[in-house]
Amino acid sequence: MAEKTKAAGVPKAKKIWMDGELVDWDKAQVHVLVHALHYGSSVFEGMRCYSTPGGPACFRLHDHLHRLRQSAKIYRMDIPYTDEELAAATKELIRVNEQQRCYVRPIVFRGYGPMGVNPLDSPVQVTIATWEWGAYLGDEAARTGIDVCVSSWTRLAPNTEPSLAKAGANYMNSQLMKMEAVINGYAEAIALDINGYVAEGSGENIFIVKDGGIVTPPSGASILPGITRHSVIVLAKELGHEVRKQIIPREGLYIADEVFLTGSAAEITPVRSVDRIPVADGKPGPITAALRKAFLDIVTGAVPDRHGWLEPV
Ligand code: PPE
Repeated sequence: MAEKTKAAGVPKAKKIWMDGELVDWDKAQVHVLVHALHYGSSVFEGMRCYSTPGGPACFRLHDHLHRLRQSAKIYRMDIPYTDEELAAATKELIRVNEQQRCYVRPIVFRGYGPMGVNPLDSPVQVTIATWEWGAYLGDEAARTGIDVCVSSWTRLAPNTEPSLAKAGANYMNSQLMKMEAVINGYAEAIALDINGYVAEGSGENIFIVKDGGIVTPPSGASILPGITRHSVIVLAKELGHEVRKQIIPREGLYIADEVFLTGSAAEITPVRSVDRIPVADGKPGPITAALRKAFLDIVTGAVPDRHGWLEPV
């Protein structure tokens, strides 16, 4: 059954960086026979550029570009630009688009070449786009928390699609999760891994707080090792919390004191219920709130960037 939604398209900016050139937004096009369109052969990144008192700044730009290169390496794709070139391109694009804050989407994909599964003879193309992207899980999400379900879909099994690569194809699994969740009235789905332990959301990592300790699934639990996840671990330790990367059984979500999701798009989003079971009293908890504040203070430049996470545009 096809579900109709009437969400608006991506808000246009002036230019998109495409294989070394800044092209007009509407002219940033590819052929319908590009390899990636047929076989999912793409790897990508998503990061945010924040407005700070010192002007726009990209959050952990080099860490995202590093992960992009690692994703490409897993799929034997040679990115024909250095990280320095891609960083410079990103910053130039944001300046040209005159954006104070935006979401940044670099993508590396197999372009127009021979048809057929073997990707090795298709050219590797790179584009970077920026656009304004507000609250990922709804405007109310940060204040009230969101309702999530445990997905009936299992996250990528380790010997099927590698979860350490942020590959476009992985998001077919994410789409199954997300569609099921939304159609059933939830804001997001949490998938279990092949062993039945908590993995991640369709586009976020997950944390639980239990008896004062903070736990998040380890990288072996079919997760994308998120850059926001790493940032939250650093900030939580600074706030004096113990953080463990440890397997979480499904019911651990039901009896947690707090649950929250992290991601470049989602930032830090509290979860108020899982499978309609309220998390504690169903209100965002104090540790989630403190971490969210610590995170937002850094990205918006309200406090000094003591970790060197902000890259001025
Ligand atoms: N897991 C998945 C599956 C995932 O897609 C993301 C980011 C994360 C974890 C968190 O990673 P990080 O952003 O490095 O903290 N999801 C990106 C894409 C979302 C989308 O809808 O597109 C993002 O947040 O940019």
